[in-house]
Amino acid sequence: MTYSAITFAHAGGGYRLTLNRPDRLNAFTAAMLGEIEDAMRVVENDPGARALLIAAAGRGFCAGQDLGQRDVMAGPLDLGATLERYLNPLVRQFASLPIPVLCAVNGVAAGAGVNLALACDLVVAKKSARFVQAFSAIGLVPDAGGSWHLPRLMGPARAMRFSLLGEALSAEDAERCGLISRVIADEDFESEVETIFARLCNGPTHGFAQTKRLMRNSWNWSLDQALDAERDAQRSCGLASDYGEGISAFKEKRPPCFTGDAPPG
Ligand code: LHQ
Repeated sequence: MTYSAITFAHAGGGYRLTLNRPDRLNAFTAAMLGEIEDAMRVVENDPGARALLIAAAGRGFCAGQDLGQRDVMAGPLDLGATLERYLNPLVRQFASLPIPVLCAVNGVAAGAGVNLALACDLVVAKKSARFVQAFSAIGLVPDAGGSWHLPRLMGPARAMRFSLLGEALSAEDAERCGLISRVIADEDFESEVETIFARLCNGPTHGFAQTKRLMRNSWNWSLDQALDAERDAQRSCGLASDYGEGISAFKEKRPPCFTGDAPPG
């Protein structure tokens, strides 16, 4: 498939998917969502993939659904169908992919654009970025997993405030209240994103997969279930070559060279 609303590349063991409609602040169109769906199929079907970076071109990250495409005068629209077809599967893929998904929020994120970012595993943002739950301004509800992630990440009181009132949240406040992983100074943003992405691509991929599974499932598990799952995951990681490599590298005072492989068998 030829892409025009995104760019998609494989490099250094990882994939980069960049939203690329900068003149519309990378707002989602059906065509763009179709391209994302196609690219995600490639990532999902590559057992050698080690990380995924979601980034965006221009001054904004993503303004949510393209409102220019919504001709409300033409008759009733089935917004649920768009979610069912594109955004819900994407949010599920981010959660289930056995590799870290890094989101680089380079500027304003609104509506489904914010909530798609929050569905990623690591979310870093430019200091000048801002986050807007824009739904209430047009009579909608937080979608793309927002109603699930927001209260868990920032707490129910803040989630209600930002969802009902649609106030913009600065990147620094978003980090402070636990919504995102880290704020990065504007001038260091691109290079720091590359550093983090390279680290993920060269990391202990099997261990990352286990870590992601434990963290994501912890929201639904009891302490007993989590302890059992940690035991099983640690057993598996301990049998993988990256554990031996990590120990050797520590003793030899050098950086580890991880393959990311799962244990044999
Ligand atoms: C836009 C948009 C936009 C088109 C800015 N569309 N052009 C998901 C899927 C399925 C079904 C239902 O819906 C959903 C959920 C959603 O995502 S609903 C939420 C949809 N998004 C919004 O309501 C956000 C609307 N945009 C804004 O509130 C502001 O533009 C933000 C806060 C994003 C940015 O504000 P500024 O930095 O002040 O930029 P701006 O407003 O000047 O926008 C720049 C340009 O981008 C401008 O075009 P122009 O031709 O005047 O330069 C905007 O019209 C355009 N743009 N968002 N969603």
